Amino acid sequence: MKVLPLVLLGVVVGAVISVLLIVLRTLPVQASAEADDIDNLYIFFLGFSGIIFGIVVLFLLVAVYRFRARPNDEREGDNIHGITWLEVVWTVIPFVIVMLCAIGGLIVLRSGDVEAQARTSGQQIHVLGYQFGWKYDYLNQEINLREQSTLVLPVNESVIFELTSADVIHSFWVPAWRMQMNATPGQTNEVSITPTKIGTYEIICAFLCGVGHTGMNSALPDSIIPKVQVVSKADFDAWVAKQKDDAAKAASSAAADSAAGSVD
Ligand SMILES: [Cu+2]
Repeated sequence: MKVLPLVLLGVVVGAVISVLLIVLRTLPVQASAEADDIDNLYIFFLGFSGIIFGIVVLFLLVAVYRFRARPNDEREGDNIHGITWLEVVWTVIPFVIVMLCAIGGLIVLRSGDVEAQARTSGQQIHVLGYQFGWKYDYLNQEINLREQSTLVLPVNESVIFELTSADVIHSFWVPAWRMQMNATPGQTNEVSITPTKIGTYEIICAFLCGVGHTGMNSALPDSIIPKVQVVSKADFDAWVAKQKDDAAKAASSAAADSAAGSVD
């Protein structure tokens, strides 16, 4: 059996599959500065996977056809073992591919970490995951939203998320930003992102976290959590002012209540 032509055919078939998947746009809209790098990494992985898939499936189909048992042929197959060069090849090639993917992943994912360490002038948000929802505290605005409130962010400003959980492991995932990070109890995980498009985006808990897990997917009709909103700087400032105003009113009415209560 001629091996090389089959490998080349496998490469071509795999490449065609990969290109089709990329052209068919299986990815959601890119709405963050980091999304492009992540997508390029994804396409890089997809290309490798597609080519390997093409080669493996072609060899499988050819082997199934060529070495099939003919009618009335009851013989055992040949017992083949110990082809050193082949074993070296099938060890070295996957090793090189896996290392390339690991290095590519490390470079892209670490760029997000570095930004988080840099503590740029943007928003800093504490995210608490719980069964079943998210609670947001805007650390540099002194805004503490109630549970199940909408996360509102200004466009083109970097955001540092500090994630933790009140109960089990959740995972904060906004597909349009290509950002996903675990919210782990007893631990704070950081991730930074810069939203670049005004709009409303899905937020999904990417970790099976209990019976209400599906409700933590804003893309589903029975979702219990609101989508994320990215707005202009002016709209964000107005929203911040309103939150502060509402909080002040709530505080003063609570104070009035307790004063009235003390008179009774
Ligand atoms: Cu969850």
